[in-house]
Amino acid sequence: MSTCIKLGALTLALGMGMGSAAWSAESLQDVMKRRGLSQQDVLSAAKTYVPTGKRDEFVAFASGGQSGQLIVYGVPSMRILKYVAVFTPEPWQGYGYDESSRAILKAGAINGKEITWGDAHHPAISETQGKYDGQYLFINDKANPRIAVVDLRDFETKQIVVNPVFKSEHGGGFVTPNTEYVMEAAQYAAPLENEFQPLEAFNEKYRGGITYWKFDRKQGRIVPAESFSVELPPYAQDVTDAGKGPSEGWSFTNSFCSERYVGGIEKGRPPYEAGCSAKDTDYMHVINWKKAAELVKQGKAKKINGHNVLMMDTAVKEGILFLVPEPKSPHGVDVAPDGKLIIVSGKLDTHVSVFSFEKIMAAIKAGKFESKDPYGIPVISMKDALQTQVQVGLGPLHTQFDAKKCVAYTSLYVDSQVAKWDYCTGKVLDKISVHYNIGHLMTMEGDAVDPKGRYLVALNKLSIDRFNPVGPLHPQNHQLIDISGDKMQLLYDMPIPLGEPHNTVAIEASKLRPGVRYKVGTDSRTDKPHPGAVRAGEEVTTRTGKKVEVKGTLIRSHITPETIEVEVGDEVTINLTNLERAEDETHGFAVSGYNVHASIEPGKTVAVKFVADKEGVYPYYCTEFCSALHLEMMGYLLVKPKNWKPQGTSAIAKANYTEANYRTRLKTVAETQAVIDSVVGYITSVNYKDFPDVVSMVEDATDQLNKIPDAKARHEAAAAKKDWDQATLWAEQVWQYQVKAADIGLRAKTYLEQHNAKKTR
Ligand code: K7E
Ligand code: CUA
Repeated sequence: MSTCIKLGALTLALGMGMGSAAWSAESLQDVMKRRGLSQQDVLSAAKTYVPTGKRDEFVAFASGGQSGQLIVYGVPSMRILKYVAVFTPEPWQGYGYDESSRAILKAGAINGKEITWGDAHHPAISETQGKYDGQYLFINDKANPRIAVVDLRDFETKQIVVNPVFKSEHGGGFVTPNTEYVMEAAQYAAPLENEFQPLEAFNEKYRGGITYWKFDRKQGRIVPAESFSVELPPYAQDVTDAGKGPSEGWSFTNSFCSERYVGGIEKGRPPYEAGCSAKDTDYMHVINWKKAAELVKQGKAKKINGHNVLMMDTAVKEGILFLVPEPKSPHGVDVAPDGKLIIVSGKLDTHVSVFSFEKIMAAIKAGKFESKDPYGIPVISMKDALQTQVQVGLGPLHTQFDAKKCVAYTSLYVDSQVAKWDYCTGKVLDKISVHYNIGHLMTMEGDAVDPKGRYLVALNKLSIDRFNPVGPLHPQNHQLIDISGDKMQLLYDMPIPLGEPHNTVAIEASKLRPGVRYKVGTDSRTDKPHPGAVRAGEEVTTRTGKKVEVKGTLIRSHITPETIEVEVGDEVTINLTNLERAEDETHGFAVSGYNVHASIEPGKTVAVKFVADKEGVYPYYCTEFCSALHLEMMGYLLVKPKNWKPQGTSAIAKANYTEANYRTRLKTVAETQAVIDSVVGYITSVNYKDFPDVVSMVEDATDQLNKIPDAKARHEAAAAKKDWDQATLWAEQVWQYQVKAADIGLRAKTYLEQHNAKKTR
């Protein structure tokens, strides 16, 4: 009988305990020989390998590029931990398939159109005094100018805001040193108003800009009404960075087409690539954002599309906007950890240019400008702003910093190399080849005021021959490099099967403190109590006109309710609360054929909504393998024809259990109790309270055991009435609770044995 087999397995598992590991007889040398590994390979492996049960020192957040997601992985193991759904629906997390997450995506609609993808480039972790604080993460969408807020307490997207004046952006996701603002610089210029203007009016009507999104840390949300933009010339602004330390209050934004060139290859005009790289220099925009914010408060901004825009003439008049020529077609702009230097790479130049904030300020103070641009913005001469230029190689793009003083790393796209150099002495210290065509690069907390050094990841644009071929579309290649010594050492190639990552940021793992459960009844997307939440025993289905609303619960291994009956054409809302407290006890919820799915982590409440527009029978079930009886975590949505009446005698078929069946169940229950008692005996005989993980497992098991008295009362009441069907089934339910408790108890026992728990009695 199935129950006996299941019980047998439990007993067996208990008896075996940990078992003994069978170690291979092969030596390390044998394995090296068999797999053709060098000493260097084995050393690299030892530097990246994180043994089972151990964790990474750093957690990296890579932009998912066109996938519109965020990729989370550990460093140095390079193990992928999660894809966080941001701009794109993601079914596993229910993102875009339940009501609250749909509301987040809907808020990102442009001109009333829902946008279901994004081109995510730059993730940025929230900062306090220029240090990563691990609370929030921001990421931009280049294609549809938007910024998203991810809360690092639960790694969920909480907000998407649409830029009110840009039609395209790129310099987005970067934060000011106390996360007062999230910056978003435009890219391809367009009229700030939502209107048509011919390309012939490019210089007069097309504009760039930078938006400073106000962040309310307490609410964990961007406040659009307190955000503003600074109007900029149509120069194709690019990457942005915030000043820090002495340069705090200022921001720096590149541009790559100060030629204001308009292409038209189909009309016989040279293409954009020729026209936008014709001049030897472009402009770095230097903006005093602190003062700009004050000017906006004083009412000096103009409302465009209901949004505060500080116009260029005001910015010039108030002395908050300046230009500095920079080598042509630059890409990266990176402020050094001390906030004194700003490092710019010109893609078409072999140098990195190191600008001095002090020199820029001196020129501004002295009113020493070489010219004004066509919009009247003062231009500081390059030589007045430049500290030094260092020849690093072909196609320099982005720069990151080391914990070691003055040490920087710059990616060389054309050379497919990383250059390590000293920005104080201007010396190149080392170079390493990467595979291939590196874009961004990342050191640990490498753009904060206190970089951690240790590792560098090269974010390569092409992987070509590095991995097993998987068709013409190749994986991305993130290469892990050890930067702790004088020479850089390549450790590991990591294929990323989601693209295209642009920037990545990594934080010390100890700074992240994500929760394991929500307060019961929480809407995770608003962080507020969910109106559809109920507690155990309060489950209810109500009808108002054509609207049917279910407020139900989930706990191993049943969904309450197990039947939902509606009439064709009804609008159905199903709210479900996961009553589990146990870590990792997520339930999923799907209804056949209605394109809804929810991921309901412990404590969370989620609603799915649809119109039951076709009569029929629709199973619903839990989609996470949550327990031994997971497959039984199911129910039926019955969509009945209009005015349907039951025909003849209608009763659910009886099982016809006998008193003997009931007694057998009771015997099983008693035997299982003995197993539980023995596990409990072991756990309480050791110092289990010293292990928080075990304490929560014990809590979880107790939760299950606490449900037994109610089921027991039911089977006893039924037995008293000689209703053997009900008696047997409620006794079976008692056993189900026992099995779950025993399963958890055995897990706790194994844990304690593996962690050498000590006998206390
Ligand atoms: Cu260089 Cu969007 Cu920062 Cu791509 S970006 S590489
Ligand atoms: Cu809950 Cu499967």
